[in-house]
Amino acid sequence: MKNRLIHLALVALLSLSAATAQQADTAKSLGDTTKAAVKEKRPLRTDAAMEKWRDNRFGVFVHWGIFSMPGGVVDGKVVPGAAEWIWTSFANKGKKAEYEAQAKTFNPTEYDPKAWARLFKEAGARYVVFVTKHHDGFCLWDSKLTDYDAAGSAYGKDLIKPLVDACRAEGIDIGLYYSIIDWHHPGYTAKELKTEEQKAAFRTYMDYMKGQLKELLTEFGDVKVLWFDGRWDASYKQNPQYGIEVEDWCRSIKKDIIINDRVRAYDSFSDYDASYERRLPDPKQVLDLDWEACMTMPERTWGYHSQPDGAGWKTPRKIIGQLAECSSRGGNFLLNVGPTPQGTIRSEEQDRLKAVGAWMKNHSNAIVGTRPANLELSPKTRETGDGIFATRTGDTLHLVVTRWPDTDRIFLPGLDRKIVSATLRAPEGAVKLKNGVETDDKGVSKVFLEGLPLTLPGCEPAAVIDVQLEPAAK
Ligand code: FHN
Repeated sequence: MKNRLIHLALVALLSLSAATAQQADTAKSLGDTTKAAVKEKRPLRTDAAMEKWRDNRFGVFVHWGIFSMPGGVVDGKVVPGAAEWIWTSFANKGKKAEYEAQAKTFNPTEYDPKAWARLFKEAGARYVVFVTKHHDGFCLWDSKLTDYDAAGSAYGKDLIKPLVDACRAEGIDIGLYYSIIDWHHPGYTAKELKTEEQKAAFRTYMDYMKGQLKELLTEFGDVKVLWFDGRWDASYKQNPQYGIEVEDWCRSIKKDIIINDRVRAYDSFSDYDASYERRLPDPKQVLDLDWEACMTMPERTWGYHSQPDGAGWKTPRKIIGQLAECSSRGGNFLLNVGPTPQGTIRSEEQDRLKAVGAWMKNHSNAIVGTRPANLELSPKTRETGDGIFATRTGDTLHLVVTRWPDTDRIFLPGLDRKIVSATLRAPEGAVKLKNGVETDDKGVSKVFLEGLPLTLPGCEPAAVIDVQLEPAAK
């Protein structure tokens, strides 16, 4: 009986039931986009941990838990949208207990963490972020602070450590997702804290959260990233000191931990801006911070949904294009999978990860360890992941092409250095490209590459052109 007494005492203390206290709104699941008018911008971190995070560029996000069990279906009805929010459908029908009872029967017997780690490695991912506790409060590790966890389920043991160990053995960096929102803990409320009693109850939740974060930061080896989520409820948002307290607490336990901006209630970017969710930054936006975009493979759901809705599954070309677009703008790309309740990764996701991996096998040096080339290429991008994206390694530019231009030229506006050589990577062998300069009627000179083949045999889903530049003047 771990910490049951605290729970029971609080259940009695609170006048509102946890279910009614939540202003659950599935619209929230569509994106954490609310911004403060003014946010604290810290100087970019220059330490080794942060440099490694930047180099990684590509990660896999894993949304898994008891929310995976209904697969987006309640009482035989498909609930469109985000399957990991299905708790709200149960709660709205007065079936919160039924939802939570799943914690006892959760039994992912086909879970094979080593196979997951191999798949992530094969995809070319350099880091992973696992959900350890989503908004429903169910914990995927063996927490000493609750029985509402993997150890208390039919499965009976920690799900996180074996995955952490397997990924680390594959050379993949570890990030852990932790939801601030908790629909299970009796001390948590979504509402504004008005009375001393409400504040005291929330304090028990803060202490619980800090205790759990200590477990996550001390029992799983070298965790690189803490990925917070769910900062928008009034209880947390209207009390910015809570976010500061949580952030300081984590750093006091692990000095070089990388923390995303969602730890704080809209007043700080923390180590990086993680607000790009299911979207990439606007092309006009100035990106002078570290940032990361997280992305679903189907349009809307993060958790396993038996019938995902929306615009269908993204193609490997689209995914690679989005990854390249993020790299070209100095950001990381975190691609989600939502494993099944049995513990497998569905074929739609496996196929896409493998296709990305097949491309990364030959072209990861156009992504991993690169920095933005800061060129506005033409032809221009029409939608995210569709176009030509330029990254840079030292004096070499890498152009990742997901939409082949209609002409045999690619312009490189903004390039102020001479080209030594340009080569299209093609399966039959490298294709040398010519280059030249064109001056328009306003006297503006533009460097271009030419001699591109009109089609791209063997270069699907994305071609790569390496452009060697003359060394920069010292
Ligand atoms: O509500 C969650 C959602 O379920 C999912 O976890 C995403 C991932 O970034 N974050 C929240 C919405 O912003």
